[in-house]
Amino acid sequence: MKDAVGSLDALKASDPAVYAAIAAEEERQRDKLILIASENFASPAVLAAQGSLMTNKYAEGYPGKRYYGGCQHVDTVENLAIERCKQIFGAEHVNVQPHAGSQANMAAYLSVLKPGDTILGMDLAQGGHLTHGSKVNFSGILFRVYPYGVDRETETVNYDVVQKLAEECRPRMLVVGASAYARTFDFPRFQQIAKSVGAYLLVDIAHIAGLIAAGLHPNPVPYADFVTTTTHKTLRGPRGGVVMCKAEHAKAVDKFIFPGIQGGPFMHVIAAKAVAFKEALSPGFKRYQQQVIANAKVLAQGLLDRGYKIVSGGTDTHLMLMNLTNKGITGKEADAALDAAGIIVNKNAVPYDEKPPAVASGIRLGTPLVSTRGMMEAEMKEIVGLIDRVLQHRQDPAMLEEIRTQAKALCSRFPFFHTY
Ligand code: DSN
Repeated sequence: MKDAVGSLDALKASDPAVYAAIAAEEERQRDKLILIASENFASPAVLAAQGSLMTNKYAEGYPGKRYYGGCQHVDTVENLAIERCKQIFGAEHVNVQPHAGSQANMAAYLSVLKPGDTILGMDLAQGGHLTHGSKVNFSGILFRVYPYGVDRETETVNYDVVQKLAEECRPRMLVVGASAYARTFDFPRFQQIAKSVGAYLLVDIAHIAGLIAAGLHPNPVPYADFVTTTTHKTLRGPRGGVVMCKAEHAKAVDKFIFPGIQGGPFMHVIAAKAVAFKEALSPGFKRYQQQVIANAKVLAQGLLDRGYKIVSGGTDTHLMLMNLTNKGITGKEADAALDAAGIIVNKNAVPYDEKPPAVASGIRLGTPLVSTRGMMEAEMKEIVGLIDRVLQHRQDPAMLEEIRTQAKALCSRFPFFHTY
């Protein structure tokens, strides 16, 4: 294949400004300790497929039923992506065309709901996601939203409270899933709640899809009408989305993805999704996910041992939420100090946060990306030490600079992509 994937030499010659920005981003990704729970490094094979000339092809429609000629080969990759995704999650129907998780959720909603219908979803301020009913998002604009949160004491979902809320608001759709919740969801219980009020159940597994694929987290597919995900977080594929659903919703979901909310699918991204799904079916992927979880536990325990508060007291997954209130530090301050020391996290609201979201009382940490690089338990302990020193010396630029050198040295011991 001579011209099938992009050439960096050609880019350098034709557009030095963009080339330089990409080169700088490569250096940033190599040298920084990236603990953003939703980020990961895709494999060289995924990057090659995504950077391939499949981007050149228009393929509105679905395999075997396209509005354009010349779709034989893009049909091959889309069929591979669909079959592999079905095999991973045991779904009856899969649509791999959503450009992102937001479109996946939009299509799932619109396939059975009408604007003005009620949805019950987890509050963004308590760990939920923007597309689960936030007022500033299409989901909050189109639907009447009732939010559920976590229990003030346990900082976990109280299923009796969700049941009560469901009886009060009688939603058409119960939405489960989160971007900052570190505990296992009880999917059979959510199914019971949805059934008891005649609601559809949508589970958004964007954060935990990789753990589920590896069999290390319960799979909601048997219990939910719709399961949506992104492909670029723990699943470690290209940036994109997927909708899975029961066979009875297949037609409506496909219709709402195209022509409902999208036009031509991104065939280069779908090719890369197929590659990522093949990787997710391999034994090495399971070993990788086991390490993600083991690393998260060591990171959380190390921080607890140093007197930091972790929301709900720990983690079952790849992420954790630190509540810094007892240390008198805001999420914004912590995020900025860690950034100055080469440690990349995001500030995050904690349950019942009294600070505005742009300040927040916590930070969210995750281990998918550092685990992809091959960092193990020993490195997590080093990272605990670095984070602790940054937070203690957050007003000392010289100390932050020293830690930045140490974080870079730690990263330099690891490749971009470790083979498990
Ligand atoms: N913005 C993503 C996250 O960081 O969790 C979710 O879409």
